Amino acid sequence: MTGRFITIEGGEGAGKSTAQSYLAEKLTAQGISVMQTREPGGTPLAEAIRRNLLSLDEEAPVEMAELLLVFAARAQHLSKVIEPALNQGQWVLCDRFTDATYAYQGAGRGLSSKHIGKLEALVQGDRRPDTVILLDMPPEIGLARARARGALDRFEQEKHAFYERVRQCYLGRAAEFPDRYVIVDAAQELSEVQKSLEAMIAGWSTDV
Ligand code: T5A
Repeated sequence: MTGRFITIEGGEGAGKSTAQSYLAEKLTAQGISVMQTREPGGTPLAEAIRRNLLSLDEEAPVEMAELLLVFAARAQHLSKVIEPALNQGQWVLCDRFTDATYAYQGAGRGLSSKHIGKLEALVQGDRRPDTVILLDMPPEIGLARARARGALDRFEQEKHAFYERVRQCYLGRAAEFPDRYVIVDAAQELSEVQKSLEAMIAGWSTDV
């Protein structure tokens, strides 16, 4: 039996890490074996790519290099971490995945979604998330949260229109893939977000 592959998406500071920890705690309490990871990252090589991608000190990649680096990290992460965990029956909670590439490199940077789709097929084969949890809210709220938490990374230096395109792309994908996406209003108080997450997992079967 393979595990369930759950990804958590949203704009900057939407509360993805907070939601992931909460979900992991709830699922573990139900006796489910959970593995938490993130993208870009999840292996030493993929984490090194992440540091370069987010850094304000390194040479900034051109758009196409950024896209290829994201997928290079993903290829490593899938092969070394995600696929083995799913094949052992673990549930994988991943903070961002390929929907982020459509949102940031596609809608944000303006790269072709057809090219992204080709890389997705090449790197992932048929692997897609079973569930994408979209923490949706106006970008300015998330950026304010991220700012309050500390220094901003390279992606957090963009202009408002970039984040608005990212948000609209996520919402468009949620409309396109309603069976896979669950939208949570992330502008709510944390306790309300957690209630939405609990209602969501209450509806899940533990058999995948
Ligand atoms: N990227 C990624 C691409 O461009 N392409 C790709 O393919 C992929 C995979 C790094 C960047 O990489 C880019 C997109 C990103 O810019 P990241 O670190 O996952 O990815 O992205 P960030 O959005 O920067 O992650 P953050 O760690 O900043 O934010 P989170 O995880 O969404 O938010 P979290 O949980 O840390 O919460 C932020 C703060 O808000 C509080 C928390 O306590 C925390 O202080 N908070 C709330 N406060 C009030 N109400 C709530 N409901 C709250 N929920 C959380």
